[in-house]
Amino acid sequence: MTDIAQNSQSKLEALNQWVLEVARLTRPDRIHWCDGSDAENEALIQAMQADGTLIKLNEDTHPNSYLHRSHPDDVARVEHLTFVCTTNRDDAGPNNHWMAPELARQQMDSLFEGCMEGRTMYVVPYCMGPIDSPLSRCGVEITDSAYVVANMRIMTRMGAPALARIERDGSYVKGLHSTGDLNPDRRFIMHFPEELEIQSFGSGYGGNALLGKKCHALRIASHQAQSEGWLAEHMLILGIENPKGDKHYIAAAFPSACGKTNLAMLIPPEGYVRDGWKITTIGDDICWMRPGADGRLYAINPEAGFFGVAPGTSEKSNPNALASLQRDAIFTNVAVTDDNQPWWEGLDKRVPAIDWRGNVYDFNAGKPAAHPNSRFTVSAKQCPSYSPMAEDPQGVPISAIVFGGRRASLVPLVFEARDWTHGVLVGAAMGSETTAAATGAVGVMRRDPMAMKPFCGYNFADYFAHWLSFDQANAKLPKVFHVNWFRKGDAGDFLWPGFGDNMRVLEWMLKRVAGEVDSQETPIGHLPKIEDVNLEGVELSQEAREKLFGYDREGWRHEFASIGEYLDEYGPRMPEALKDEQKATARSLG
Ligand code: SAT
Ligand code: MN
Repeated sequence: MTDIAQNSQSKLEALNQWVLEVARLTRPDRIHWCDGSDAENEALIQAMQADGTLIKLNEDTHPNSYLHRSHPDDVARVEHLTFVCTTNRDDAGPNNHWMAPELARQQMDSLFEGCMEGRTMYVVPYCMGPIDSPLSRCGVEITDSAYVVANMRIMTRMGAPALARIERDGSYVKGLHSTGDLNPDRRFIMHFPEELEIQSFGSGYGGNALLGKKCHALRIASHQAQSEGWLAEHMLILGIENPKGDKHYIAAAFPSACGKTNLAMLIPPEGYVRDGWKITTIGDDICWMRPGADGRLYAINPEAGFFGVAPGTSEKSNPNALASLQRDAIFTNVAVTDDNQPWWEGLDKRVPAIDWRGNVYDFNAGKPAAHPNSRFTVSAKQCPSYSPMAEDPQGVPISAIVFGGRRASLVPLVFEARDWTHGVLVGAAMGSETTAAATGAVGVMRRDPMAMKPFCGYNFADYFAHWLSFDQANAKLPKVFHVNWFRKGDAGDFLWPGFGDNMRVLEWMLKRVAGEVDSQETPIGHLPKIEDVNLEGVELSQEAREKLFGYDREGWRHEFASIGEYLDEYGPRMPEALKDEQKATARSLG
Protein backbone atom coordinates (compact mmCIF):
# COMPACT_ATOMS: atom_id res chain seq x y z
CA MET A 1 0.00 0.00 0.00
CA THR A 2 1.32 3.48 -0.85
CA ASP A 3 1.52 6.21 1.76
CA ILE A 4 -1.32 8.09 0.11
CA ALA A 5 -3.62 5.08 0.20
CA GLN A 6 -2.76 4.42 3.83
CA ASN A 7 -3.38 8.01 4.62
CA SER A 8 -6.76 8.13 2.93
CA GLN A 9 -7.79 4.88 4.52
CA SER A 10 -7.00 6.30 7.92
CA LYS A 11 -9.10 9.38 7.12
CA LEU A 12 -12.16 7.23 6.50
CA GLU A 13 -11.19 5.12 9.48
CA ALA A 14 -11.89 8.10 11.74
CA LEU A 15 -15.32 8.44 10.15
CA ASN A 16 -15.96 4.71 10.65
CA GLN A 17 -15.01 5.01 14.29
CA TRP A 18 -17.41 7.89 14.81
CA VAL A 19 -20.25 6.01 13.11
CA LEU A 20 -19.65 2.99 15.36
CA GLU A 21 -19.48 5.20 18.43
CA VAL A 22 -22.83 6.79 17.54
CA ALA A 23 -24.31 3.34 16.88
CA ARG A 24 -23.18 2.18 20.33
CA LEU A 25 -25.00 5.12 21.86
CA THR A 26 -28.18 5.13 19.75
CA ARG A 27 -28.47 1.31 19.19
CA PRO A 28 -30.05 1.21 15.72
CA ASP A 29 -31.21 -2.11 14.22
CA ARG A 30 -29.34 -1.42 11.00
CA ILE A 31 -26.70 0.98 9.63
CA HIS A 32 -27.04 2.14 6.04
CA TRP A 33 -24.29 4.15 4.31
CA CYS A 34 -26.00 6.30 1.66
CA ASP A 35 -24.46 6.27 -1.81
CA GLY A 36 -26.98 8.69 -3.30
CA SER A 37 -27.90 6.32 -6.15
CA ASP A 38 -31.29 6.23 -7.87
CA ALA A 39 -31.83 2.66 -6.70
CA GLU A 40 -31.25 3.66 -3.09
CA ASN A 41 -33.63 6.60 -3.40
CA GLU A 42 -36.34 4.45 -4.98
CA ALA A 43 -36.08 1.87 -2.21
CA LEU A 44 -36.32 4.61 0.44
CA ILE A 45 -39.35 6.16 -1.25
CA GLN A 46 -41.03 2.75 -1.45
CA ALA A 47 -40.44 2.14 2.24
CA MET A 48 -41.71 5.63 3.16
CA GLN A 49 -44.89 5.09 1.16
CA ALA A 50 -45.41 1.78 2.91
CA ASP A 51 -45.11 3.30 6.39
CA GLY A 52 -47.07 6.46 5.57
CA THR A 53 -44.16 8.92 5.77
CA LEU A 54 -44.79 9.85 2.14
CA ILE A 55 -48.05 9.98 0.23
CA LYS A 56 -47.86 9.72 -3.52
CA LEU A 57 -49.38 12.66 -5.38
CA ASN A 58 -51.19 12.63 -8.73
CA GLU A 59 -48.77 10.85 -11.10
CA ASP A 60 -50.28 12.45 -14.23
CA THR A 61 -49.96 16.05 -13.06
CA HIS A 62 -46.97 15.65 -10.67
CA PRO A 63 -44.88 12.63 -11.67
CA ASN A 64 -42.71 11.13 -8.96
CA SER A 65 -43.84 13.67 -6.35
CA TYR A 66 -44.80 13.09 -2.74
CA LEU A 67 -46.47 14.73 0.21
CA HIS A 68 -45.09 14.52 3.73
CA ARG A 69 -47.15 15.60 6.74
CA SER A 70 -44.95 16.48 9.67
CA HIS A 71 -46.13 16.29 13.27
CA PRO A 72 -48.43 19.33 13.83
CA ASP A 73 -46.07 20.52 16.62
CA ASP A 74 -43.08 20.26 14.32
CA VAL A 75 -43.61 22.69 11.47
CA ALA A 76 -40.88 25.34 11.72
CA ARG A 77 -37.44 26.10 13.07
CA VAL A 78 -37.28 26.40 16.86
CA GLU A 79 -35.00 29.32 17.66
CA HIS A 80 -35.60 29.09 21.43
CA LEU A 81 -34.26 25.51 21.38
CA THR A 82 -31.27 26.24 19.15
CA PHE A 83 -27.92 26.65 20.91
CA VAL A 84 -24.37 27.61 20.04
CA CYS A 85 -22.06 25.82 22.47
CA THR A 86 -18.72 27.61 22.50
CA THR A 87 -16.20 27.25 25.33
CA ASN A 88 -16.59 30.94 26.20
CA ARG A 89 -20.12 32.26 26.43
CA ASP A 90 -19.12 35.62 24.91
CA ASP A 91 -17.97 33.91 21.73
CA ALA A 92 -21.58 32.90 21.04
CA GLY A 93 -22.76 36.42 21.88
CA PRO A 94 -26.09 37.87 22.93
CA ASN A 95 -27.47 36.90 19.51
CA ASN A 96 -27.36 33.17 20.38
CA HIS A 97 -28.65 30.88 23.08
CA TRP A 98 -25.60 29.38 24.71
CA MET A 99 -24.91 26.27 26.70
CA ALA A 100 -21.56 25.04 28.02
CA PRO A 101 -20.34 22.34 25.60
CA GLU A 102 -19.91 19.72 28.32
CA LEU A 103 -23.40 20.21 29.68
CA ALA A 104 -24.89 20.23 26.19
CA ARG A 105 -23.11 16.97 25.35
CA GLN A 106 -24.31 15.30 28.54
CA GLN A 107 -27.85 16.39 27.88
CA MET A 108 -27.74 15.25 24.26
CA ASP A 109 -26.12 11.92 25.14
CA SER A 110 -28.99 11.11 27.44
CA LEU A 111 -31.52 11.98 24.73
CA PHE A 112 -29.67 9.99 22.04
CA GLU A 113 -29.19 6.96 24.29
CA GLY A 114 -31.02 4.06 22.64
CA CYS A 115 -33.13 6.42 20.51
CA MET A 116 -32.62 4.44 17.29
CA GLU A 117 -33.75 1.07 18.65
CA GLY A 118 -35.94 -0.56 16.02
CA ARG A 119 -34.81 2.02 13.45
CA THR A 120 -32.30 2.27 10.63
CA MET A 121 -29.38 4.64 11.11
CA TYR A 122 -28.49 6.36 7.83
CA VAL A 123 -24.99 7.73 7.26
CA VAL A 124 -25.29 10.59 4.78
CA PRO A 125 -22.04 12.00 3.33
CA TYR A 126 -22.69 15.31 1.60
CA CYS A 127 -20.86 18.19 0.00
CA MET A 128 -22.02 21.81 0.30
CA GLY A 129 -21.11 23.41 -3.02
CA PRO A 130 -19.86 21.96 -6.32
CA ILE A 131 -17.90 18.77 -5.63
CA ASP A 132 -14.68 20.18 -7.13
CA SER A 133 -14.88 23.73 -5.77
CA PRO A 134 -12.20 24.98 -3.38
CA LEU A 135 -14.98 26.96 -1.67
CA SER A 136 -17.05 23.83 -0.92
CA ARG A 137 -17.09 22.01 2.42
CA CYS A 138 -18.28 18.52 3.30
CA GLY A 139 -20.26 17.01 6.10
CA VAL A 140 -21.69 13.71 7.25
CA GLU A 141 -25.17 13.61 8.73
CA ILE A 142 -26.19 10.56 10.74
CA THR A 143 -29.97 10.40 10.94
CA ASP A 144 -32.78 7.97 11.66
CA SER A 145 -35.15 9.74 9.27
CA ALA A 146 -35.55 8.47 5.72
CA TYR A 147 -37.39 11.73 4.93
CA VAL A 148 -34.24 13.64 5.90
CA VAL A 149 -32.16 11.39 3.61
CA ALA A 150 -34.52 12.00 0.66
CA ASN A 151 -34.41 15.76 1.27
CA MET A 152 -30.63 15.86 1.74
CA ARG A 153 -30.28 14.06 -1.58
CA ILE A 154 -32.07 16.96 -3.28
CA MET A 155 -30.60 19.79 -1.21
CA THR A 156 -26.92 18.75 -1.30
CA ARG A 157 -24.44 16.78 -3.42
CA MET A 158 -24.99 13.61 -1.43
CA GLY A 159 -23.49 10.12 -1.53
CA ALA A 160 -20.44 8.52 -3.15
CA PRO A 161 -18.82 11.64 -4.70
CA ALA A 162 -19.08 13.46 -1.36
CA LEU A 163 -17.52 10.52 0.46
CA ALA A 164 -14.65 10.53 -2.04
CA ARG A 165 -14.05 14.22 -1.34
CA ILE A 166 -14.19 13.63 2.41
CA GLU A 167 -11.52 11.00 1.92
CA ARG A 168 -9.40 13.57 0.05
CA ASP A 169 -10.02 16.53 2.40
CA GLY A 170 -9.88 14.55 5.62
CA SER A 171 -12.17 17.04 7.33
CA TYR A 172 -15.94 17.30 7.50
CA VAL A 173 -18.71 18.58 9.75
CA LYS A 174 -20.20 15.87 11.96
CA GLY A 175 -23.98 16.06 12.25
CA LEU A 176 -26.04 13.73 14.41
CA HIS A 177 -29.81 13.81 14.11
CA SER A 178 -32.70 11.80 15.48
CA THR A 179 -36.39 12.60 15.29
CA GLY A 180 -36.64 11.01 18.77
CA ASP A 181 -40.28 10.99 19.82
CA LEU A 182 -40.99 14.46 18.34
CA ASN A 183 -41.81 15.72 21.80
CA PRO A 184 -41.29 19.53 21.75
CA ASP A 185 -40.08 19.29 25.36
CA ARG A 186 -37.30 16.97 24.32
CA ARG A 187 -36.13 18.96 21.29
CA PHE A 188 -32.73 20.65 20.94
CA ILE A 189 -30.57 21.84 18.07
CA MET A 190 -27.00 22.10 19.38
CA HIS A 191 -23.97 23.49 17.56
CA PHE A 192 -20.36 22.98 18.58
CA PRO A 193 -18.58 25.27 16.11
CA GLU A 194 -15.15 24.73 17.66
CA GLU A 195 -15.41 20.98 16.95
CA LEU A 196 -17.38 21.35 13.68
CA GLU A 197 -20.24 19.37 15.20
CA ILE A 198 -24.03 19.53 15.21
CA GLN A 199 -26.48 17.52 17.31
CA SER A 200 -30.19 17.76 16.65
CA PHE A 201 -32.88 15.84 18.51
CA GLY A 202 -36.67 15.72 18.48
CA SER A 203 -37.61 17.41 15.21
CA GLY A 204 -37.96 16.15 11.66
CA TYR A 205 -38.53 19.58 10.16
CA GLY A 206 -36.50 21.60 7.63
CA GLY A 207 -33.82 23.71 9.20
CA ASN A 208 -33.94 21.63 12.41
CA ALA A 209 -33.26 18.33 10.67
CA LEU A 210 -31.66 18.87 7.24
CA LEU A 211 -28.36 19.63 8.92
CA GLY A 212 -26.55 20.68 5.75
CA LYS A 213 -28.73 23.76 5.49
CA LYS A 214 -28.95 26.28 8.34
CA CYS A 215 -26.93 24.28 10.90
CA HIS A 216 -23.90 23.57 8.70
CA ALA A 217 -24.03 26.04 5.80
CA LEU A 218 -24.77 29.01 8.08
CA ARG A 219 -24.09 28.48 11.79
CA ILE A 220 -21.02 26.25 11.59
CA ALA A 221 -19.81 27.71 8.29
CA SER A 222 -20.06 31.33 9.49
CA HIS A 223 -17.80 30.43 12.40
CA GLN A 224 -15.39 28.58 10.11
CA ALA A 225 -15.50 31.46 7.60
CA GLN A 226 -14.48 33.94 10.27
CA SER A 227 -11.25 32.09 10.93
CA GLU A 228 -10.56 31.29 7.26
CA GLY A 229 -11.32 34.75 5.79
CA TRP A 230 -14.59 34.17 3.94
CA LEU A 231 -18.30 34.80 4.47
CA ALA A 232 -21.22 32.37 4.90
CA GLU A 233 -24.40 34.34 4.38
CA HIS A 234 -28.19 33.98 4.29
CA MET A 235 -28.37 35.30 0.74
CA LEU A 236 -29.78 34.39 -2.63
CA ILE A 237 -27.53 34.81 -5.66
CA LEU A 238 -28.91 35.87 -9.03
CA GLY A 239 -27.38 36.64 -12.40
CA ILE A 240 -28.55 39.60 -14.43
CA GLU A 241 -27.74 40.12 -18.08
CA ASN A 242 -28.42 43.42 -19.85
CA PRO A 243 -29.25 43.85 -23.55
CA LYS A 244 -25.54 44.46 -24.29
CA GLY A 245 -24.74 41.02 -22.87
CA ASP A 246 -22.94 42.29 -19.74
CA LYS A 247 -23.41 39.86 -16.87
CA HIS A 248 -23.56 40.83 -13.22
CA TYR A 249 -24.27 38.83 -10.09
CA ILE A 250 -26.15 40.12 -7.07
CA ALA A 251 -26.30 38.56 -3.60
CA ALA A 252 -29.26 39.53 -1.43
CA ALA A 253 -30.06 38.86 2.23
CA PHE A 254 -33.66 38.72 3.43
CA PRO A 255 -35.06 36.92 6.47
CA SER A 256 -36.81 33.55 5.96
CA ALA A 257 -40.12 33.77 4.08
CA CYS A 258 -39.50 37.31 2.73
CA GLY A 259 -39.29 36.42 -0.95
CA LYS A 260 -35.68 35.27 -1.55
CA THR A 261 -36.88 32.41 -3.74
CA ASN A 262 -39.14 34.73 -5.74
CA LEU A 263 -36.38 37.30 -6.28
CA ALA A 264 -33.83 34.63 -7.24
CA MET A 265 -36.18 33.35 -9.97
CA LEU A 266 -37.58 36.70 -11.07
CA ILE A 267 -39.06 37.03 -14.54
CA PRO A 268 -38.55 40.61 -15.77
CA PRO A 269 -41.55 42.70 -16.91
CA GLU A 270 -42.48 42.39 -20.58
CA GLY A 271 -40.60 45.45 -21.83
CA TYR A 272 -37.37 44.20 -20.23
CA VAL A 273 -37.71 40.74 -21.77
CA ARG A 274 -38.33 42.34 -25.18
CA ASP A 275 -35.21 44.47 -24.80
CA GLY A 276 -33.11 41.42 -23.97
CA TRP A 277 -32.75 41.50 -20.18
CA LYS A 278 -32.35 38.12 -18.50
CA ILE A 279 -32.31 36.88 -14.91
CA THR A 280 -30.66 33.59 -13.99
CA THR A 281 -30.68 31.79 -10.66
CA ILE A 282 -27.57 30.65 -8.80
CA GLY A 283 -29.14 30.10 -5.38
CA ASP A 284 -32.17 31.09 -3.31
CA ASP A 285 -31.04 30.91 0.32
CA ILE A 286 -27.34 30.61 1.12
CA CYS A 287 -24.21 32.20 -0.29
CA TRP A 288 -20.58 31.47 0.55
CA MET A 289 -18.16 34.09 -0.75
CA ARG A 290 -14.51 34.94 -0.58
CA PRO A 291 -12.14 37.44 -2.19
CA GLY A 292 -10.56 36.26 -5.44
CA ALA A 293 -7.11 37.14 -6.77
CA ASP A 294 -8.58 40.22 -8.50
CA GLY A 295 -9.95 41.57 -5.19
CA ARG A 296 -13.60 40.91 -6.06
CA LEU A 297 -15.85 38.69 -3.93
CA TYR A 298 -16.61 35.31 -5.56
CA ALA A 299 -19.70 33.40 -4.47
CA ILE A 300 -21.02 29.87 -4.63
CA ASN A 301 -24.40 28.48 -3.66
CA PRO A 302 -23.56 25.63 -1.27
CA GLU A 303 -26.95 24.02 -1.88
CA ALA A 304 -28.17 21.91 -4.78
CA GLY A 305 -31.90 22.36 -4.30
CA PHE A 306 -34.62 24.68 -3.07
CA PHE A 307 -36.54 24.25 0.18
CA GLY A 308 -39.01 26.98 -0.66
CA VAL A 309 -42.12 28.35 1.01
CA ALA A 310 -45.17 27.05 -0.88
CA PRO A 311 -47.93 29.53 0.09
CA GLY A 312 -48.02 32.49 -2.26
CA THR A 313 -46.15 30.63 -5.02
CA SER A 314 -48.21 31.00 -8.18
CA GLU A 315 -48.07 31.42 -11.93
CA LYS A 316 -48.09 35.17 -11.28
CA SER A 317 -45.67 35.45 -8.34
CA ASN A 318 -43.09 32.86 -9.39
CA PRO A 319 -43.68 30.93 -12.62
CA ASN A 320 -40.14 29.51 -12.51
CA ALA A 321 -40.70 27.93 -9.10
CA LEU A 322 -44.01 26.52 -10.25
CA ALA A 323 -42.38 25.04 -13.36
CA SER A 324 -39.66 23.47 -11.18
CA LEU A 325 -42.32 21.75 -9.07
CA GLN A 326 -44.06 19.78 -11.77
CA ARG A 327 -42.16 16.57 -11.07
CA ASP A 328 -39.69 14.88 -8.68
CA ALA A 329 -40.67 17.12 -5.76
CA ILE A 330 -41.34 16.55 -2.08
CA PHE A 331 -44.06 18.72 -0.55
CA THR A 332 -44.27 19.16 3.20
CA ASN A 333 -47.48 20.24 4.96
CA VAL A 334 -49.36 21.45 1.87
CA ALA A 335 -53.04 20.69 1.24
CA VAL A 336 -54.30 18.41 -1.56
CA THR A 337 -57.13 18.72 -4.07
CA ASP A 338 -59.76 16.03 -4.62
CA ASP A 339 -57.66 14.62 -7.47
CA ASN A 340 -54.60 14.47 -5.22
CA GLN A 341 -52.63 17.46 -6.46
CA PRO A 342 -50.64 19.59 -4.04
CA TRP A 343 -52.33 22.90 -3.19
CA TRP A 344 -51.60 25.96 -1.05
CA GLU A 345 -53.03 29.40 -0.43
CA GLY A 346 -52.31 31.75 -3.31
CA LEU A 347 -51.76 28.97 -5.89
CA ASP A 348 -55.11 29.31 -7.69
CA LYS A 349 -58.86 29.48 -7.13
CA ARG A 350 -59.48 25.77 -6.59
CA VAL A 351 -60.71 24.67 -3.18
CA PRO A 352 -58.63 21.82 -1.74
CA ALA A 353 -60.18 18.66 -0.36
CA ILE A 354 -57.75 17.81 2.46
CA ASP A 355 -55.82 20.20 4.70
CA TRP A 356 -52.17 19.95 5.76
CA ARG A 357 -53.00 17.82 8.79
CA GLY A 358 -54.84 15.26 6.63
CA ASN A 359 -58.36 16.32 7.64
CA VAL A 360 -61.22 17.10 5.26
CA TYR A 361 -60.85 20.80 4.53
CA ASP A 362 -63.62 23.01 5.82
CA PHE A 363 -63.63 26.16 3.72
CA ASN A 364 -65.99 27.91 6.16
CA ALA A 365 -63.69 27.44 9.15
CA GLY A 366 -61.57 30.32 7.81
CA LYS A 367 -58.24 28.57 8.43
CA PRO A 368 -55.54 28.08 5.80
CA ALA A 369 -55.56 24.63 4.15
CA ALA A 370 -51.77 24.53 3.75
CA HIS A 371 -49.55 25.37 6.71
CA PRO A 372 -48.21 28.96 6.30
CA ASN A 373 -44.67 27.50 6.46
CA SER A 374 -45.40 24.57 4.15
CA ARG A 375 -42.52 23.82 1.79
CA PHE A 376 -41.41 22.22 -1.44
CA THR A 377 -38.08 20.46 -1.90
CA VAL A 378 -36.82 20.31 -5.44
CA SER A 379 -33.54 20.07 -7.32
CA ALA A 380 -32.22 23.44 -8.51
CA LYS A 381 -31.56 21.85 -11.90
CA GLN A 382 -35.31 21.70 -12.52
CA CYS A 383 -35.62 25.47 -12.40
CA PRO A 384 -35.92 27.01 -15.90
CA SER A 385 -33.79 29.99 -14.82
CA TYR A 386 -31.05 27.88 -13.14
CA SER A 387 -27.64 29.06 -14.30
CA PRO A 388 -24.89 26.65 -15.33
CA MET A 389 -22.58 29.11 -13.52
CA ALA A 390 -23.97 27.68 -10.27
CA GLU A 391 -21.76 24.66 -10.95
CA ASP A 392 -18.63 26.74 -11.59
CA PRO A 393 -16.01 25.76 -8.99
CA GLN A 394 -14.62 29.32 -8.94
CA GLY A 395 -18.00 30.88 -8.11
CA VAL A 396 -19.41 34.07 -9.59
CA PRO A 397 -18.10 37.62 -9.00
CA ILE A 398 -20.55 39.72 -6.96
CA SER A 399 -21.32 43.28 -8.18
CA ALA A 400 -23.86 44.25 -5.54
CA ILE A 401 -24.97 43.11 -2.10
CA VAL A 402 -28.55 43.82 -1.13
CA PHE A 403 -30.03 43.83 2.35
CA GLY A 404 -33.79 43.88 2.85
CA GLY A 405 -36.47 43.36 5.41
CA ARG A 406 -40.21 43.38 5.73
CA ARG A 407 -40.97 46.94 6.89
CA ALA A 408 -44.53 48.29 6.68
CA SER A 409 -43.39 51.83 7.50
CA LEU A 410 -40.42 54.22 7.31
CA VAL A 411 -38.01 52.35 5.02
CA PRO A 412 -38.01 53.49 1.36
CA LEU A 413 -37.97 51.18 -1.66
CA VAL A 414 -34.22 51.36 -2.16
CA PHE A 415 -31.10 53.23 -1.08
CA GLU A 416 -27.39 52.73 -1.52
CA ALA A 417 -24.76 52.77 1.21
CA ARG A 418 -22.04 55.43 0.97
CA ASP A 419 -19.19 52.94 1.30
CA TRP A 420 -18.37 49.51 2.74
CA THR A 421 -18.40 50.56 6.40
CA HIS A 422 -21.74 52.27 5.94
CA GLY A 423 -22.93 49.17 4.07
CA VAL A 424 -21.99 46.97 7.02
CA LEU A 425 -23.99 49.31 9.27
CA VAL A 426 -26.96 49.11 6.89
CA GLY A 427 -26.78 45.30 7.14
CA ALA A 428 -26.25 45.35 10.90
CA ALA A 429 -29.26 47.63 11.39
CA MET A 430 -31.64 45.52 9.32
CA GLY A 431 -35.04 45.06 10.86
CA SER A 432 -37.90 42.88 9.77
CA GLU A 433 -41.33 41.71 10.83
CA THR A 434 -41.24 38.04 11.88
CA THR A 435 -42.75 35.34 9.63
CA ALA A 436 -44.09 31.78 9.94
CA ALA A 437 -40.66 30.28 9.16
CA ALA A 438 -39.93 30.14 12.87
CA THR A 439 -42.29 29.31 15.74
CA GLY A 440 -43.47 32.34 17.71
CA ALA A 441 -45.48 35.48 17.03
CA VAL A 442 -45.71 36.62 13.40
CA GLY A 443 -45.46 40.28 12.32
CA VAL A 444 -43.35 41.61 15.19
CA MET A 445 -40.53 43.98 14.16
CA ARG A 446 -37.15 42.72 15.34
CA ARG A 447 -33.54 43.51 14.42
CA ASP A 448 -32.30 40.82 12.09
CA PRO A 449 -28.79 41.90 11.05
CA MET A 450 -27.97 40.67 7.56
CA ALA A 451 -30.92 38.25 7.98
CA MET A 452 -28.51 36.22 10.15
CA LYS A 453 -30.14 36.64 13.58
CA PRO A 454 -31.16 32.97 13.75
CA PHE A 455 -28.09 31.73 11.86
CA CYS A 456 -24.86 33.46 12.89
CA GLY A 457 -22.74 30.89 14.73
CA TYR A 458 -20.81 33.47 16.77
CA ASN A 459 -21.02 36.86 18.46
CA PHE A 460 -22.57 39.45 16.13
CA ALA A 461 -20.04 42.05 17.30
CA ASP A 462 -17.21 39.83 15.99
CA TYR A 463 -19.25 39.08 12.88
CA PHE A 464 -19.56 42.78 12.04
CA ALA A 465 -15.83 43.21 12.68
CA HIS A 466 -15.23 40.33 10.26
CA TRP A 467 -17.38 42.02 7.61
CA LEU A 468 -15.49 45.31 8.12
CA SER A 469 -12.17 43.48 7.68
CA PHE A 470 -12.83 42.87 3.97
CA ASP A 471 -12.20 46.56 3.28
CA GLN A 472 -8.55 46.09 2.27
CA ALA A 473 -6.42 48.27 0.01
CA ASN A 474 -6.56 45.85 -2.96
CA ALA A 475 -10.23 44.89 -2.47
CA LYS A 476 -12.81 45.58 -5.17
CA LEU A 477 -15.87 45.24 -3.00
CA PRO A 478 -19.43 45.22 -4.28
CA LYS A 479 -21.71 48.19 -3.73
CA VAL A 480 -24.19 47.72 -0.89
CA PHE A 481 -27.92 48.50 -1.16
CA HIS A 482 -30.99 48.24 1.05
CA VAL A 483 -34.45 47.46 -0.30
CA ASN A 484 -37.96 47.21 1.12
CA TRP A 485 -40.60 45.56 -1.08
CA PHE A 486 -43.12 45.57 1.78
CA ARG A 487 -43.83 49.27 2.44
CA LYS A 488 -47.49 49.90 3.15
CA GLY A 489 -49.68 52.97 2.66
CA ASP A 490 -51.95 54.57 5.23
CA ALA A 491 -54.77 52.27 4.09
CA GLY A 492 -52.64 49.20 4.82
CA ASP A 493 -52.05 48.21 1.19
CA PHE A 494 -48.64 47.40 -0.30
CA LEU A 495 -47.33 50.44 -2.20
CA TRP A 496 -44.91 48.59 -4.49
CA PRO A 497 -46.10 45.81 -6.85
CA GLY A 498 -43.02 43.66 -6.11
CA PHE A 499 -42.24 40.33 -7.82
CA GLY A 500 -41.19 40.89 -11.49
CA ASP A 501 -41.29 44.65 -11.04
CA ASN A 502 -38.41 44.41 -8.57
CA MET A 503 -36.36 44.21 -11.78
CA ARG A 504 -36.71 47.99 -12.03
CA VAL A 505 -34.84 48.37 -8.75
CA LEU A 506 -32.15 45.89 -9.80
CA GLU A 507 -31.64 47.85 -13.00
CA TRP A 508 -31.13 51.06 -11.02
CA MET A 509 -28.53 49.28 -8.89
CA LEU A 510 -26.62 48.22 -11.99
CA LYS A 511 -26.71 51.79 -13.29
CA ARG A 512 -25.16 52.86 -10.00
CA VAL A 513 -22.54 50.11 -10.25
CA ALA A 514 -21.67 51.34 -13.74
CA GLY A 515 -21.64 54.97 -12.55
CA GLU A 516 -24.32 55.91 -15.08
CA VAL A 517 -26.68 57.82 -12.78
CA ASP A 518 -26.30 60.07 -9.77
CA SER A 519 -28.55 60.12 -6.72
CA GLN A 520 -30.19 62.15 -3.97
CA GLU A 521 -27.76 62.39 -1.08
CA THR A 522 -29.43 61.91 2.30
CA PRO A 523 -28.08 61.05 5.76
CA ILE A 524 -29.34 57.46 5.34
CA GLY A 525 -27.54 56.97 2.02
CA HIS A 526 -28.04 57.55 -1.70
CA LEU A 527 -31.69 57.48 -2.75
CA PRO A 528 -32.59 57.19 -6.43
CA LYS A 529 -33.83 60.16 -8.34
CA ILE A 530 -37.25 58.90 -9.29
CA GLU A 531 -36.64 59.66 -12.98
CA ASP A 532 -33.69 57.22 -12.97
CA VAL A 533 -35.91 54.27 -12.08
CA ASN A 534 -37.82 52.85 -15.04
CA LEU A 535 -41.45 53.03 -13.93
CA GLU A 536 -42.96 52.59 -17.38
CA GLY A 537 -46.10 50.48 -17.01
CA VAL A 538 -46.39 50.75 -13.21
CA GLU A 539 -49.13 52.84 -11.68
CA LEU A 540 -47.97 54.54 -8.49
CA SER A 541 -50.17 56.85 -6.44
CA GLN A 542 -48.79 60.13 -5.14
CA GLU A 543 -48.60 58.52 -1.67
CA ALA A 544 -46.61 55.62 -3.12
CA ARG A 545 -44.13 57.91 -4.89
CA GLU A 546 -43.56 59.93 -1.76
CA LYS A 547 -43.16 56.98 0.56
CA LEU A 548 -41.14 54.74 -1.76
CA PHE A 549 -38.71 57.40 -2.94
CA GLY A 550 -38.67 59.86 -0.07
CA TYR A 551 -37.29 59.78 3.42
CA ASP A 552 -38.79 60.82 6.70
CA ARG A 553 -36.10 62.59 8.73
CA GLU A 554 -38.03 62.49 11.99
CA GLY A 555 -38.79 58.77 11.65
CA TRP A 556 -35.16 57.99 10.80
CA ARG A 557 -33.95 59.98 13.79
CA HIS A 558 -35.91 57.55 15.99
CA GLU A 559 -34.70 54.59 13.97
CA PHE A 560 -31.08 55.62 14.42
CA ALA A 561 -31.54 56.08 18.17
CA SER A 562 -32.91 52.53 18.28
CA ILE A 563 -30.02 51.24 16.12
CA GLY A 564 -27.56 52.87 18.54
CA GLU A 565 -29.24 51.12 21.48
CA TYR A 566 -29.13 47.84 19.59
CA LEU A 567 -25.38 48.11 18.89
CA ASP A 568 -24.79 48.97 22.56
CA GLU A 569 -26.37 45.68 23.60
CA TYR A 570 -23.18 44.02 22.38
CA GLY A 571 -20.98 46.00 24.77
CA PRO A 572 -17.29 46.73 24.19
CA ARG A 573 -16.89 43.95 21.60
CA MET A 574 -18.87 46.00 19.08
CA PRO A 575 -16.34 47.52 16.62
CA GLU A 576 -15.75 51.25 17.15
CA ALA A 577 -15.89 51.85 13.40
CA LEU A 578 -19.48 50.68 13.30
CA LYS A 579 -20.51 52.73 16.33
CA ASP A 580 -18.78 55.78 14.83
CA GLU A 581 -20.69 55.28 11.59
CA GLN A 582 -23.98 55.07 13.50
CA LYS A 583 -23.13 58.20 15.49
CA ALA A 584 -22.13 60.16 12.40
CA THR A 585 -25.41 59.31 10.69
CA ALA A 586 -27.42 60.08 13.83
CA ARG A 587 -25.66 63.48 14.01
CA SER A 588 -26.42 64.33 10.41
CA LEU A 589 -30.09 63.49 11.01
CA GLY A 590 -29.98 66.34 13.52
O1 SAT B 1 -36.51 25.66 8.00
S1 SAT B 1 -35.46 26.25 7.15
O2 SAT B 1 -34.46 26.90 7.97
O3 SAT B 1 -34.81 25.21 6.39
C1 SAT B 1 -36.12 27.36 6.07
C2 SAT B 1 -36.04 28.75 6.57
O4 SAT B 1 -36.55 29.04 7.65
O5 SAT B 1 -35.47 29.59 5.86
MN1 MN C 1 -33.55 30.83 4.63
